[in-house]
Amino acid sequence: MTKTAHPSRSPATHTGKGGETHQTAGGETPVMTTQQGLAISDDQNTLRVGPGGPALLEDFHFREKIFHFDHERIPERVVHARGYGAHGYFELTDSLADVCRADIFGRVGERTPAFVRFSTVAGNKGSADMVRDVRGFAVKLYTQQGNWDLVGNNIPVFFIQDAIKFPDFVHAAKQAPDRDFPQAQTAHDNFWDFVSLSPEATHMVCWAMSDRAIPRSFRFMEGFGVHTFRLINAEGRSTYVKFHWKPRLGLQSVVWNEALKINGADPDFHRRDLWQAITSGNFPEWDLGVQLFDDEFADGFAFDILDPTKLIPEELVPVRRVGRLVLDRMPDNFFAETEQVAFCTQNIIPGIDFTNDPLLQGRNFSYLDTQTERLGGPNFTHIPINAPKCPFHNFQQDGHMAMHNPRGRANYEPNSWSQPAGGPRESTDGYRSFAQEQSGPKLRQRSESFADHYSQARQFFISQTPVEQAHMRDAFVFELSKVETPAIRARMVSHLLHVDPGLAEGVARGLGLSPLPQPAAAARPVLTGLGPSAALSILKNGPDSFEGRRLGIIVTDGVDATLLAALRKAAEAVGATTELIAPTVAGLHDSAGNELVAQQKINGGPSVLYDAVALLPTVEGANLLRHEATMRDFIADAYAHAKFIAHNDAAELLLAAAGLHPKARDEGVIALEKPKDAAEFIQTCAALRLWARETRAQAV
Ligand code: HDD
Repeated sequence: MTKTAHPSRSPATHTGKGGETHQTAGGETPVMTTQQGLAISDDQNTLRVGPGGPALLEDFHFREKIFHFDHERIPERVVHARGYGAHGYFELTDSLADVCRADIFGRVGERTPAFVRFSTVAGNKGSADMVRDVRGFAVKLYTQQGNWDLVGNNIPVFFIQDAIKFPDFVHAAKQAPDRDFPQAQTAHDNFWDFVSLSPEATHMVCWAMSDRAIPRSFRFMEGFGVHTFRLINAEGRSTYVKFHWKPRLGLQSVVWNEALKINGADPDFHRRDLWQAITSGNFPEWDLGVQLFDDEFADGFAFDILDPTKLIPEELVPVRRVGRLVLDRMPDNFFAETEQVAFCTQNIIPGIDFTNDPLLQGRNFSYLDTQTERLGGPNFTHIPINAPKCPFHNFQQDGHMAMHNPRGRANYEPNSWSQPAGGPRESTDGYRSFAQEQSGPKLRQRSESFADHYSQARQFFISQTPVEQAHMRDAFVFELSKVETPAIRARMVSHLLHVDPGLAEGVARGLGLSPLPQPAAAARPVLTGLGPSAALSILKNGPDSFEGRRLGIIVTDGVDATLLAALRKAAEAVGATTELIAPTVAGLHDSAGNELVAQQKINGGPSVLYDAVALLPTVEGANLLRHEATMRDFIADAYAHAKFIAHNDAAELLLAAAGLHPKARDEGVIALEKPKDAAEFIQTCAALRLWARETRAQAV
């Protein structure tokens, strides 16, 4: 764009750089212009013939504004439509140079810019965050050798073994085509019909029915590259690798009843959580872990390492932590970055290579293809969020919205004009595929080595704590109760009989299904010798502090200033945050006369939004609040969801109103008698939940 002088405008609005028109320079307010740079005198009224006359076609400003608005939407992703991203960096802490020649793994301490997008899979772009679903964990690393995308999930296995089944799987999981519901959930006939007809899905279905599918925060979930990839070192030697992201703050999920309520109270729960953490300087962090193994291990392993419905237990191949991923900046603009970012499994760098996993090979086609459709043409790599941050050069040209085009005469190679700079690199730093020997007949045939569909599902189940196993059983019962066709429910239970008879019987009981169906035909006997793996449980991998968690404090006008200050101080000391919930958000003071601002009015801040709660009303406040239904729900839910509850004397009225008379309470309901009790309470909260309460309730 040409720079034009205009006395009434700030120079910053004339730079011609995309995305800067909303900015001001030196505090000046920029003048609004059309897309052509013409200053606008009136943006509120169309051009008409007299005040009551018809609008004029001549009104180019009106037409340009409406035209652009009409074209604001692009197609949403066919899966993973709802997502939220953030910028950050990867820092290497342990060199992998012995096994990998990738630059990013060579120099300890070096930082590589990263962009991460978390997502749900089934729901549309506007669906709620806390649905039961797999979460996408897609990482773009802008390395000095090109972009490397690790497009993973928060679950280490997948539903299907061959990419050709992906459209069927996704069709079955999303809304039924005739009625266009249900939205963002798998609790319907089509999904359970498909997975119960696809025994290979059983392992992943068990993960999806576990609490992994309702994470408390993106910050508290693991990520997995899922497939086996290859690392290639400087000598060309290949080592197999599985990638893991381990959250520094430990794993945590919510309970299902809580999830249902969070979706109503705050459909943006996960987005808001990430936004609040990053904008307040509490940058989430994950360790990058690698499981490295060779052909000898692969040959001796009970499953095929190319089968994406299987994982490698960490007890067999330990996870080596080699770096950290830190997210420290939110995008300036959601659309420009989070919506337009294009991840692609085929974006790899020298030192990393694919394997013959048939799911991975199919993905390598799908991502580029879908992005051409979604982002409107082949030049989406020119969008800043997708462009590499290292130098790049080729002779690809033209097409819609081409921003980078070859300069000069040479737009082909070899040529006599731009050599030696313009051709491919034959030296060692160019990308070369691992030269694996291949031979065999062309067939459409699933490998025999992919035929065991139940052994690892069983191993996953027995690795869970009793609380987690009960959650899985309840999730199966919930979902299958929404299935209208009895034969589908029974078919699913016929698979669960191979996973664990107790699980199958519990689910059948919950469904009122009797007698039990026959076990499904199994191609291979279940390997009952696979022992539990602690790494597969969330509760065995929780945090040992309340750091990063949120305490909700009920206050009323005149709240005890010393106790409130002690509670907030104790929470902050361990890196937790607090929110005040009150009858009104403003107009409050503590007992010392300090003005307080509450973050939530009582009916907008239910306890499901918090990891633990404290009740600090005054006697007058408690008398008022005990008549409030949302106050009673606040306490009853916190108790039912096994949360720790602290309270002062005046809160006795509220606890009683919620049915929690002294005899009905347990050790998780804690009286704060003096300010020093606050620190002890926060320490107790490190356990996150009093699971014994849930177990007792289940016994009843
Ligand atoms: Fe996929 C998006 C993860 C199998 C086809 N996938 C997508 C995203 C994630 C994953 C995290 C969102 C990326 C973003 O935030 O923009 N997908 C996975 C994992 C898989 C998997 C971990 C199995 C291990 N996917 C898979 C298969 C196919 C696809 C087998 C097709 C054959 N996935 C797509 C897609 C999407 C996508 C249609 C939709 C939007 C996009 O790619 O850019 O191409």
